[in-house]
Amino acid sequence: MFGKTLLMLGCLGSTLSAATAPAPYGPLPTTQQVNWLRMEWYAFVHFGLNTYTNREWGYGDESPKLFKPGHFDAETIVKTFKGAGMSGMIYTAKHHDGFCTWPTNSTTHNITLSPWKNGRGDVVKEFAKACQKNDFAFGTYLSPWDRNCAEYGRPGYLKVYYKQIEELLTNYGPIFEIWFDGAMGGDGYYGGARQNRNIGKADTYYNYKQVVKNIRKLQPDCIIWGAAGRGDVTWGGSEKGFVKYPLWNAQGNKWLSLEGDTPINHRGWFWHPGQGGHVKTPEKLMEIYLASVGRGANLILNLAPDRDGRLDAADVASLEAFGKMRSKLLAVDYARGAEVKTDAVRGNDARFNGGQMTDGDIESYWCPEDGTTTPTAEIVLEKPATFDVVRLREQIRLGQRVEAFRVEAMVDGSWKTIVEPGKPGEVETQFNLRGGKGHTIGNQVMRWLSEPVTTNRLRLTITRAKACPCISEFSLLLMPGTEEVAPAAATVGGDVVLNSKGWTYSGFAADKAYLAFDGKSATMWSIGRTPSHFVVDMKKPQLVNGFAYLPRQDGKTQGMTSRYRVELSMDGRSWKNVAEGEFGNLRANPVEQVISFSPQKARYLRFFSTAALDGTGSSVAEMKIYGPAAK
Ligand code: FUL
Repeated sequence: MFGKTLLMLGCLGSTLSAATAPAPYGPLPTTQQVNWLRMEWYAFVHFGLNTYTNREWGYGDESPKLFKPGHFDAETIVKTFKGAGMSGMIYTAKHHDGFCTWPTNSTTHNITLSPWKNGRGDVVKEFAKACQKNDFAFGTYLSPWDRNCAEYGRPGYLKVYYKQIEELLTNYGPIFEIWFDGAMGGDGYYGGARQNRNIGKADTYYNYKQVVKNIRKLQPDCIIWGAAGRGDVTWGGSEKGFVKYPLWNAQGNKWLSLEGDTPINHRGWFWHPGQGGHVKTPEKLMEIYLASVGRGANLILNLAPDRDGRLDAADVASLEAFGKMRSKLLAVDYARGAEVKTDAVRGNDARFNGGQMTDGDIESYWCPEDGTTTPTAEIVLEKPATFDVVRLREQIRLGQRVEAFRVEAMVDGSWKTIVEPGKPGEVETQFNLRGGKGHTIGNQVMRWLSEPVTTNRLRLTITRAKACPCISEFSLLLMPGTEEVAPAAATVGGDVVLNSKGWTYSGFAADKAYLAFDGKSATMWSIGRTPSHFVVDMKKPQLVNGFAYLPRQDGKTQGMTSRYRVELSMDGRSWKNVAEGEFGNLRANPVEQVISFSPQKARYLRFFSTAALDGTGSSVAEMKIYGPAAK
């Protein structure tokens, strides 16, 4: 496939009679970036000490002894991913808590202190080997923020961190992608100092310029995520999985690809007790896929092993059902082999004619003369077909060019617009399930029509482009029906949500506390002070064993409660502290977090908001209080 490209791109001026390929436009992707974009989607695996502490962010003081996944089998996990059609996986070799899941020489806070395999285990190696054996790409996530290391925030940490990068890129075979997360919350254990450490500008502190250089030397094919924009790929901008559309890969004079990231489970990136009822449905996953891959990015979808080391059955069921939907969607391209007539062909050369869009070859492309930016193509199918997804691709090795396009279908004797061209300034954020407009194309764009269309004639018009468009594929696909998925458990680990009817509230902004129990995520208890608290009177003593906190959902982070303490009482006078800690990763992923404690009888619960994000304040959009299910 690359041989052919070289021939096409490299034949400039070689034959007088044949047209020459257009000159590249704007920043170009590297070969590695092109190959990476063809991977489309792969797994994220968050698995470490947080798995055992029910946290999204560990503080750094967790004992390595907690890590003992009795039934961890990397190959079973890899085969599950591969079976669903994924192309690789990225493992959190070290998360913010600093625990290294491989026997590193850089810090003692590592897996050799865990009872798993008597301290001789190596999770990175097991995943890497299973991937190699199954011809599956393997990558790692290595958190720059390290809440365990005493030297974090000082120059001393860099030696530790660089060593970790070197070990991962030297001892585990090819790494297809390495993730440098941008999170750096400030406070942590830091070797016992329990301080707030500010590193200033991440790019300067970590010296990403040097990091990138080191990586290119060790593994030139490794895709670098993040690194303050010095890498090859950047964050899609949400942890819901979508990226914004239109999507431009040109960032200044550099090509930067995008990756949408999201966990399959609403509970978060790590496994949490009782998460079974919270898996995203296959339809939701399709929506995510269309809003990431379908907008020209890649998708990294997280599945978290549990404390035993196994993937959650409900997560797997949903993944597999979505995997089947995706394979069916892509299985038949109704435009394949269609005849294409165009109003412009570069130099009248067959190598650049419209047929190149329907030949199934991702490298060949249709292209008009330089200066022609709004050409039209008519696509005639051999026989009428029914489809509801239109997919287009540009030959991105020559740069990204198209700004807007229209697709029409001949229905009942007249042309009907089925994809309207996008207007400048319009942006799709969040998800748009169906009926989206035609803006950028790039690596690929998939538009799910508002309804299926049956026809044998279509018309594609590029309505705006920065240079003569080079369209490599025009495809027509049909969205399959939803597969049956095993129903997920409805309770949280056998717990029940206590009925809040009749409860009363006191404390700060007590008149607004009921808004945290009204079942509406748009309303909230909030007050402009930290710390702050409210008291729930449940009217009768009952067994309580946990609570759920949903942070404010209005898109703002000011005064979003990020640390908590919960106390229980029988009489409203003497209190017992039952839980205390941090709600991690709220800024990027403000989802519900569930905290459990051992069951105890109480009539009153006091919730303290002890720290908040971005200024003074306290807030709770929704809270649930749990008790053990009656036997
Ligand atoms: C974020 C982290 O803070 C989360 O914990 C998670 O690892 C996610 C993929 O990236 O920035």
